[in-house]
Amino acid sequence: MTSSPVEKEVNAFMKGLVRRNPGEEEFHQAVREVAESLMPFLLEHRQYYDANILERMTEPDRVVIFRVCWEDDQGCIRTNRAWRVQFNNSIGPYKGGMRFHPNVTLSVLKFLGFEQCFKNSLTQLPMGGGKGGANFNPKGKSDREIMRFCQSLMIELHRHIGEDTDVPAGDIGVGAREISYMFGQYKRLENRFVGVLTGKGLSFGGSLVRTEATGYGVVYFMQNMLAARGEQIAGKTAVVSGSGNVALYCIEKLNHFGAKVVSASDSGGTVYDPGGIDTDKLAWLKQLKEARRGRISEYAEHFGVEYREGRPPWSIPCDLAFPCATQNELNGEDALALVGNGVMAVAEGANMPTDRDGIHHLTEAGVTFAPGKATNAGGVAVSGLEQSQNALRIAWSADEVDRRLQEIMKSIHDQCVRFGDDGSGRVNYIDGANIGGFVKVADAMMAYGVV
Ligand code: NDP
Ligand code: 2IT
Repeated sequence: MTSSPVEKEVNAFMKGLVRRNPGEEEFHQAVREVAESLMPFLLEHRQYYDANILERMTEPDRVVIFRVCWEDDQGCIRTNRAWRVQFNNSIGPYKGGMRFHPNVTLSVLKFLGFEQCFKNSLTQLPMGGGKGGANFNPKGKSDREIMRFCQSLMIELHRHIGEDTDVPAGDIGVGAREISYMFGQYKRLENRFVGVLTGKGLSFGGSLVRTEATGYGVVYFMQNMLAARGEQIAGKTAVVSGSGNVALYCIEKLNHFGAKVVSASDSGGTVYDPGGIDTDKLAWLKQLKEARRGRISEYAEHFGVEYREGRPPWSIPCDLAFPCATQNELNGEDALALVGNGVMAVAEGANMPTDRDGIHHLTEAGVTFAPGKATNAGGVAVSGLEQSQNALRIAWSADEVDRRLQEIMKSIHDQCVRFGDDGSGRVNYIDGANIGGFVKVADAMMAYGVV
């Protein structure tokens, strides 16, 4: 098969990237998706191509790798590895979450940090891209063990971050509890009370609506996508994966908008509730997941609904699908099942949850598909608003923050339409998000000269 000039350029670019970053599969996957979107644009706008901007953007500014030793409740000394990938600060201080999960590797954090640069740019707020985390498994650990781990991690991390340098937040395995322990330790070490982390508690500088922001934002984005097709969320059946921070508030906002959500999941399996996870059931589910840190199988037992052990929710019939758990959780087979059941639109709550085959099958079938760097940007957007409130030493009302969140999600949608309209009347949200996110960062780098 002969390849087009664009494909040749992408393949040559990817060959170099893979050679420079051997074995980093998630990072290769994230960069390839961006390179495929950008290459036609770069070839048309030669100033970026000639300046090798994409190659420069795929090399992180720096990566900090460090040991975290801590003592468990039995008195055993445990060792984990932690990272902070400071990817690109061209348009603002590094900004992005910390992930605690046993499958965290440098490749995973580089893919997340790379995507974060585009996502943060799309919010139009002054935030660069970064990501961090540790190969630490919070499951089954006591609160005191989590505290000791977070404090030990911050003993090293504090010298690399700051409110104008790098501002971490939460991600998988890092929520309000972990942010509180890390913020408390930073404050002790630096003797400064500043907005160095976001997702803080409301009594010490947190923003209203940050907890809800990612999940709500995904639904606001879906609302915009459907409106562009003359459709609406009310009356639709939705399938959601995950049952963590993003999934729970995605379900909540879908309920507000009159959809019926028939699934939730965790790494153990999926619950299928054909009657819908209504407000009362969601309150129970939040208690299970946020307070008791229990398993989703308990929902099935409690409400007498089906539990599909070890399986994702994608074979459940739905109009709208929201993958909100983790990367590569929706593959080609899953996409075909969704298409077979007549899915209309997919919005990613997680980062890169749909693999390459999955995206191919969904888009081939004409399903409206939007990538996480656009759809889940509401979380980091409200983190940006938390930084603004901290800097101003004020606190906005929930209505004010929610209004700004809705405006930002609409503006991200507008950028996707502007850069992703392929002339056929359909919007390619992947191209739109990648090109829209790229331009601002690239223009800043060009202005700085050879950097
Ligand atoms: P949480 O830790 O709150 O929840 C994660 C959920 O995903 C849990 O239900 C978890 O199940 C499930 N999950 C995690 N890893 C796996 C796995 N390997 N296989 C199957 N299920 C898994 O994380 P968040 O809700 O914060 O994050 C979810 C996704 O959203 C991530 O991709 C994250 O990067 C992305 N995101 C988060 C933002 C935020 O503000 N928090 C912002 C933007 C994106 P279990 O408990 O069994 O592990
Ligand atoms: O992936 C993400 O955008 C996040 N985990 C949120 C980052 C942030 O700084 O709020």
